[in-house]
Amino acid sequence: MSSEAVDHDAQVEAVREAFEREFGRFARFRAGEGAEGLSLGEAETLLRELAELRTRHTAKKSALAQLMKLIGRVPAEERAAFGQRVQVLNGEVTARLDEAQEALKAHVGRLKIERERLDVTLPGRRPRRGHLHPVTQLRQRIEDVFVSMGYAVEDGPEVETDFYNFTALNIPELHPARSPQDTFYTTDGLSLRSQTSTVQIHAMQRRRPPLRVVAPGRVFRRDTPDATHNPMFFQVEGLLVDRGINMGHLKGTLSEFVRRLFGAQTRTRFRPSYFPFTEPSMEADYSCFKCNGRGCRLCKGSGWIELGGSGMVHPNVLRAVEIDPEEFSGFAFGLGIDRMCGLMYELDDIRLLFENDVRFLEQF
Ligand code: 2NL
Repeated sequence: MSSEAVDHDAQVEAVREAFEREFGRFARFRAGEGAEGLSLGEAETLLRELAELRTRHTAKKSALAQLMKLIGRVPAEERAAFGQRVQVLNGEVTARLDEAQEALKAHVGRLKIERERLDVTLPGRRPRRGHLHPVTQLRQRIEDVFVSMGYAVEDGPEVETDFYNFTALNIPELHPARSPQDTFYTTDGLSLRSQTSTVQIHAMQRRRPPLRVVAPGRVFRRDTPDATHNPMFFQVEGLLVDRGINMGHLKGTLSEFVRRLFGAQTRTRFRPSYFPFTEPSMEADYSCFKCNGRGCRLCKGSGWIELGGSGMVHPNVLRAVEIDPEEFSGFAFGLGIDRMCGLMYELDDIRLLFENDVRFLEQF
């Protein structure tokens, strides 16, 4: 053996050692093992580093490539042995790189499949469905009853002029209802409607008699909020104008209304009252839906529950919308939806209906 041949062998060994030093941290990745427990990110980083390591140790300018080139230049008698050693080294390096790469790739593949796993047999997520507000539910039931009796449902603005809120309703100039103590005013003299009669006035102007309308909606009064008052509440008003209408029609209508809403056993009674916009005026009561008139806590022992105010439309109201009170007469009534809603659900505070707390509302 020549001294040159020893040098060549040493070179092969040096290249092997250099590879093994750097490859050391990848050595544990063998056929299908060693990568367990690596995260996707870790495994991908290792794959990238392994590819760089492969380039460094096997590409054109690598020490291994230099050895390959050297094969043709060693003396002919050493060439076969040297060539074989270099090829063996090359084979080993490539095999170890491939094996580690395969192990890491397989692990990355498994993690990606796991990440995208989808159980199509899993039950779907049920969407959380809400429902209408209890005041809206009751308003719609009330509307349905009147629609079935031939009434049209009307809507109108919540901000009104003096004419619609007061003057047309025969409310005198100095009536307390007009004072800013009772009614909300805007800076330019408009007011938030204090009853939905405003809608009825518009309806009479637009439709002309004979007419039947109900007007549900928000109304506003400057009350201090407590268990039974809120400065904003919901009302339904009804109005019928035709030839020959009398108190009998009004009593029949309200009696039928409460029977449709609370059942055929429901009775009514009427008491004289006063409103500027009706003459004569009366308050209507109906027999308690809970005790059927025997007297209970809900009806405060009386057996009766207040429905609302009503009466024959005042001739001045008809004149305000140019309807001849000699030719036409009508009746009107108004009731509070939220007050009725509070009674039906036995709420001890009406304000619960307006706090919009889902934990409360979802019970209805
Ligand atoms: C109540 C009382 C009432 C009316 C409203 C009315 C409307 C027109 C003409 C005449 Cl356009 N009257 N509405 C009549 C009587 C009573 O409401 O207790 N509301 C909660």
